Amino acid sequence: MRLSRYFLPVLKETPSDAQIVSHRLMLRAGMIKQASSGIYSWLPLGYKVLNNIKRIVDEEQERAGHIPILMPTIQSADLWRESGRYDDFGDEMLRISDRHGHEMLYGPTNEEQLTDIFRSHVSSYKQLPLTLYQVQWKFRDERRPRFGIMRGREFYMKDGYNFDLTKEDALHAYNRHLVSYLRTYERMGLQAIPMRADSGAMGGDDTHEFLVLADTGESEVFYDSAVTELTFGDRDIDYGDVAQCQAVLEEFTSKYARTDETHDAALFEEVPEERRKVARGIEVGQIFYFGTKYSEKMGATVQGPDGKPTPVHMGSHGIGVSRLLGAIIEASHDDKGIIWPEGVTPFHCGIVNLKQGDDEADAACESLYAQLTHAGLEPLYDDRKERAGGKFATMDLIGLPWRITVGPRGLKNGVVELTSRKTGESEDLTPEAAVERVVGIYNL
Ligand code: P5A
Repeated sequence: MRLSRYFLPVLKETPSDAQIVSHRLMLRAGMIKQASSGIYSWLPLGYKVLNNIKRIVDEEQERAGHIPILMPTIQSADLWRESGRYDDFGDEMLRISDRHGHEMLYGPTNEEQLTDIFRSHVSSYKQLPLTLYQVQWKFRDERRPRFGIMRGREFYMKDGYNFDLTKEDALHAYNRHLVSYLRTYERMGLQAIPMRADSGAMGGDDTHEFLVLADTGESEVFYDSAVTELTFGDRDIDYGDVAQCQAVLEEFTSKYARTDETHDAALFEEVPEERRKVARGIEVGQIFYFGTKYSEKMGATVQGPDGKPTPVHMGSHGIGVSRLLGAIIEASHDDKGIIWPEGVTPFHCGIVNLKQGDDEADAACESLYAQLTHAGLEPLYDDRKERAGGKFATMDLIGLPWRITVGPRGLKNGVVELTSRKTGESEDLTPEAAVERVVGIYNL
C-alpha cells in the first residue's frame, strides 16, 4: 500500500476525551471513529488489525477441532424466554420490535440460538462431541461504555459452544478451550493469565477469565507472581488427548490467580509474601462449563447409548476480539505510539523515502516495495512529499515493527537503514539484505 493512496486519518492533537493510552493511540492513528457512545466505525488501519486478530482466533479454533459457523446478530425474544434469560439480562439487552410487533433483540451472546440449532439437527450421542463457534458482533447496552473499544456497546466476540454427552467430555472441551486460548493470546504477543472468576449471566460453576495485566484494566486481580513465569510456547498439543489438555490446565491454574469476584483472602495468605501480587487486568476472554442449564430448559437432548433421551452437557467460551486491540496496545506502546507485535501488525514493514522525487531514492523504494510484495509481505510505503520528521512520526505512531529508510546519502554507499520499532536499533544493509531480513523475520 502506498500511503499517498491510503486512508489514514491520523490526528495531530491528543484527543482530550480519551482517558487511557490505547484509546488515545487508536484515535490518533486513525484506526477507529466513534459513531455514538460505545459504537465505533473501524477505519482501514483498525479494520486490518481486527481482521488479523480474527484470523489468529480462527486458526487456533480450527486447530483445536472447533467448527466455524455464523449466526445472525438479531435474535427472537421467544428463544430467550425459553431459557429464562429474556428478563435476567435486564437493561443490558437491546430490545427491538419489528413491523409486525415481533419482539426481537440484538444478541449479547448466543447460547440460546446455538442450542436451538443443536436441538433441530442433532439427535444421537453418536454425533457428539460437537463444538461450533463464530466470530460475530454483539451488543450490550453497558451502563458505562468507556475506554473506546475496550468496553464498547457494540463489540466483536468469538463465541464457541460445546455439546457433549457427559460431564467428563464437557470438561475436556473446557480444558481444550483453555489450551487453545493460551496459544491464541501468545500468538498476539500477549500474556493472558487464566484466573478463577464468577460466571455471572452465563451460569455454571466452572469458569476462568483470561486477564492481561495492565494498570488501566477494569478488573482487580490477586495472583501468585509465579504464574507470570509460565509460557505456552510452541509445544505440540494433541487436542484429542484428555490427559495432555488436563495437564496444561493444571499447570496454568494451580497457582493462586483470581479476580476480585472470587478472591479468597485466607487462601491468598498461603502464597509466599514476596510472590503475592494485587494488580489490575483486562479481561480478554472467559470460558464456562454450565452443564445442562440450557439443554434442560430448551429440550436439547440426544438419545444416549442406553436409548434414553439425555440432556447434553454444555459450555461456552468467549474471546473479546475487538477488546484485544486495546489490550495489545496497552501492553505494547511507548511515548511515540503503538508497537505492534509481528503476529497482528497491519503492515509488515514501512518504507520511508527521505527524498520523494529524487530519481534514485524513488527507484530504490519502488524496488523494495516490489520485492517485499513479491515475497508475500504487505509493506506500507510512505511516498508522500513530506518532511522526514513527519514521516518518522507517522510510522512510529502507527507502530509497524520494521521500517526501511531510504535516502540519497545511504544509497551512495549502497545501503538502506533497517530499524526495529521496538528497540529503536538501526542497521545499514544493502536493499537485498534488508528484504531478506524482513522476509526471514516473518518466516514466510
Ligand atoms: C462466552 C461466549 C460470554 O458472553 N457466551 C458466549 C459467553 N462471555 S463474556 O465473558 O460475557 O464475554 C466474552 C468476552 O467478550 C469480551 N467483552 C467485551 N468486549 C468489549 N466490550 C464489551 N462491552 C464486552 N463485554 C464482553 C470480553 O473479553 C469477554 O471476556
